[in-house]
Amino acid sequence: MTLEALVFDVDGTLADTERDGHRVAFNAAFAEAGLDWHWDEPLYSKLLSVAGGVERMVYYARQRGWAAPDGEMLARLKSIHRAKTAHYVRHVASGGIALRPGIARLLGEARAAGLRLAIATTTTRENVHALLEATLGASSIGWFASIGTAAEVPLKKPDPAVYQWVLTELGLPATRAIAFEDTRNGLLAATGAGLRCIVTPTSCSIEEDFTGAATTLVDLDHHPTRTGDVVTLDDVRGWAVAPD
Ligand code: XBP
Repeated sequence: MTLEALVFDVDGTLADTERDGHRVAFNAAFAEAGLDWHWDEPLYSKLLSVAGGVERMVYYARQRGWAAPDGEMLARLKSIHRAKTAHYVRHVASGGIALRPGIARLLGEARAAGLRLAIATTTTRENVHALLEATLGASSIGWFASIGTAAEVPLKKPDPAVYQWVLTELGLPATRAIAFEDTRNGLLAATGAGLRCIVTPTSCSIEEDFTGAATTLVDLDHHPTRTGDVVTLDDVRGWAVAPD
């Protein structure tokens, strides 16, 4: 089957956004809201098993024994989450986050070869736009034929819904696309939608189990066997084909 599209996760995959981006923005919003919550790095790595910022906060609130009725608690946490998004977007817009090695190069190679690009993320759409604009320029949002976010698909990874939504938008079977992810939840979401998946873990996800990945890489600038060589589009094409 010919490879026609590359589908990228955002947080951890396009850029290492979690530890120094989302985590810091959550803590700023908690402090502003008068909460005595602070997510340090080890705690945040564990909390990342819960996909989605609001869901992560709800999970943590329950752990802290919040007794408020569900509706009231959710409304308060959603309001704090909006403040968190504003903090995060400001940080990204100020140039606080860079793309991971090889991402800009591979996006360029894929575009030059006529492949379509897409995004499948559980984060907030504003965050995706801010990151693309700050790192690749405002016009880069238009490079992506489909951008699936928390706004389109409320079900979060590891549910495959966001990948299924993107494939439907692209009008492609899963066999004609390949996914890029950094976490087990993301890998499960992509493979659950029938996609082959390349995993580039971050320091937050390095200990996770990536069984089922087409390959696991340090990043796109480090080929796993050709020492000193980068990962090319041809390499990606090779990993997009399931072994017999
Ligand atoms: C990553 C997430 C997100 C971010 C926070 O999603 O789980 O929740 O941590 O973003 P993905 P929000 O790997 O699919 O990009 O606070 O906007 O939810």
